[in-house]
Amino acid sequence: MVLAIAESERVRGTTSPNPPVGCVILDASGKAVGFGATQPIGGPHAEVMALKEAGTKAQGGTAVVTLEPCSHYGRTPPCTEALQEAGIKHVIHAVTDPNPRAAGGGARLEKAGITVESGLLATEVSNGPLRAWLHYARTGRPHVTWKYAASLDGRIAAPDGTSQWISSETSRKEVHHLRAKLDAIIVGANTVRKDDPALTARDADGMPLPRQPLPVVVGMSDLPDGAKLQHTALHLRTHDPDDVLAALAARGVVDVLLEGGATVAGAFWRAGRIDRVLAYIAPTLLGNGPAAVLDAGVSTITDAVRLTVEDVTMSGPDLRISAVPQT
Ligand code: AOF
Ligand code: ZN
Repeated sequence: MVLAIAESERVRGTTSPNPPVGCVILDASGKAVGFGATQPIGGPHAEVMALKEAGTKAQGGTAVVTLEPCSHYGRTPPCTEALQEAGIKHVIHAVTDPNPRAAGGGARLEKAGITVESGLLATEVSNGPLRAWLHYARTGRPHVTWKYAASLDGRIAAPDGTSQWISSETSRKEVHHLRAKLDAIIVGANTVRKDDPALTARDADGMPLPRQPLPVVVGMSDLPDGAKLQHTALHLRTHDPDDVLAALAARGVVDVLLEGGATVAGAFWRAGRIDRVLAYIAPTLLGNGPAAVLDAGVSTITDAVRLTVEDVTMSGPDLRISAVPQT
């Protein structure tokens, strides 16, 4: 399953609105003989890719897959049939498929005499590569990660508005690689006016990475002439996070990064539409600068938004904190 997760990581950001699934085929002796991951929409699923590589070695073998194999005719035929035809005898999957159209694959395989084991590394998979898609499949809304870089005292700019750079080069590099694995990045029109971001994913030399997320600007006002995003971004003239997310879901967007600024972040918090926080906290102090989020809908301490920290690591000299709102 660790290898299947690694397969799925390689296609993250290329499969939406389908999930990035990974699969490894073991032959009858337990040797890995086929690896595969979900192809871009309309293309083969992970199991079919892995079976293709395994060929006749799949006979009597095991399929290890991060998601329960599908049992439906969608854009592609059911993986359950492909597994049966290849002579697979055991299936091990991490999480069951919440999509009612595709679900029930496990039961169907068992009926065909294949042993099915569910739940292996389920937490790793559902908090990792399939997190955004599982959220999308259950709610119909894209998963939103709010990412920001702030000083130790929670400021995202100095009092005069300058903000380049608060976080370290290491953190900024990491964010570029994260961008390449997501479907869309949202910023507010104010941020475009102030920072003129490109919102592209670039490598250390400033060269674009092979996959680019959809840049999205939200807000009523026009983008300034000559802004980097003027002709490249999808401009949604709405402030309502649910309208924004519905428009993105309609475009097949599953995994979203919200990059600011503080006003848009506040609107998403007030609507309860932030699913994860990714904070890069630099060991600097800025004093009177603007805070990472403005009105989060909190007026008294009992309203405070409480989060659970999932992970804390160092990113160069910065702290990288991943946290999820408590429900
Ligand atoms: C699998 N293996 O690799 C993936 C699965 O429209 P389709 O035919 O591509 O089916 C999409 C649905 O299939 C998707 O919503 C999800 O339930 C499942 N995805 N299933 O067995 C895979 N990507
Ligand atoms: Zn399938």
